[in-house]
Amino acid sequence: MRIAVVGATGMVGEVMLKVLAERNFPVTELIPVASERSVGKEIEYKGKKYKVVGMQTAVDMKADIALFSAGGDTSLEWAPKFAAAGTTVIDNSSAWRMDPTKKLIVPEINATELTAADKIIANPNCSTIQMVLVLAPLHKKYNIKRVIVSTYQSITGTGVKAVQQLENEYAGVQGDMAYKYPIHRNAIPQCDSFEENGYTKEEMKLVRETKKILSDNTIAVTATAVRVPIVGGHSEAVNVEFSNDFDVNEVRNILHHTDGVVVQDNNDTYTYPMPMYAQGKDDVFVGRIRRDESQENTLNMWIVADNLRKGAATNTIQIAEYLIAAKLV
Ligand code: A2P
Ligand code: 11C
Repeated sequence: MRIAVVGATGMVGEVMLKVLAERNFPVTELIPVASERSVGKEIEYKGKKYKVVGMQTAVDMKADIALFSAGGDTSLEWAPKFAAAGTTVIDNSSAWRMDPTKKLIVPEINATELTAADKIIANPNCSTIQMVLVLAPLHKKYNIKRVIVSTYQSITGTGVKAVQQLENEYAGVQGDMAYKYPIHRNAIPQCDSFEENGYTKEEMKLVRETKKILSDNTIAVTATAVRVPIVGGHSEAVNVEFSNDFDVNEVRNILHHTDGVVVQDNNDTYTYPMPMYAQGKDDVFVGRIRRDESQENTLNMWIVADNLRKGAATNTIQIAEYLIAAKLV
């Protein structure tokens, strides 16, 4: 496969290159793509150096698949041009996710919706992916009525400039601010900008994308998304109300048998997921599984994943792997 990585110099792009190499993805030609600022710059893949090309050059090279992580505006402008040239685009930005003509895919849940006609495929938001991977098998079994989620999100979700801000704050050095406030020793109850309804975009992504991926508009979702000074991954406290009652051990057992999910749940041994240990891993970790004693048919869980891996690069590459396996590219 001839693979273009659009945004190859960015935080997610770098992880994409790492994940492609680790999974021995069948790359016959790698085309690293970024803005004009980076054209000619060298990136390394499997010990070989490759020169970064610009967007139009990449379109003209007609790759089989383009993995996009270069921001929503870049994607809105360029994904259709790649698609028109015959390249299948898998896009990690928010640009196409809620477009009714585009599929929003978490491979373990809904890859079978894909057809060869899907030329622009959307990768969900990181905080949504890790939550729905756990919710999907429980929805099938017990039917979800309502989800209340509070997130504790890694600064890597904001990009390099946020990591730099935290490092500057550790060192006591003045520098550019990725956030309006210090992030060291802080928790900022704002991820992304605000919408008209008083929620942030990140919170509304959790609401809207969950319904689309689980193909069920009846699921009520409400979210509070918080940025914390963490680099390893996003954590989520998730409260789920089902139509039907459940047995907590059966829930653990279902999740234990869910692809991509690892149960870490033993209070006796202080076993529960934490971002420090999720970092660099492709799985979604779930623990603190317990009944909500304040309301019937309701469960509490703690879900953690590396937002740059399963939340972004790995999910995108798994979609590409599915396309190849199903002979859709
Ligand atoms: P560049 O490094 O040339 O700016 P991050 O989210 O970590 O900041 O990374 C964003 C990625 O998207 C980078 O690879 C960046 O390239 C790329 N990018 C940003 N703007 C554009 C654009 N207008 N056209 C193409 N690539 C872009
Ligand atoms: C964050 N979820 O952690 C964001 C980053 O819609 O793909 C990715 C934004 C997106 O802030």
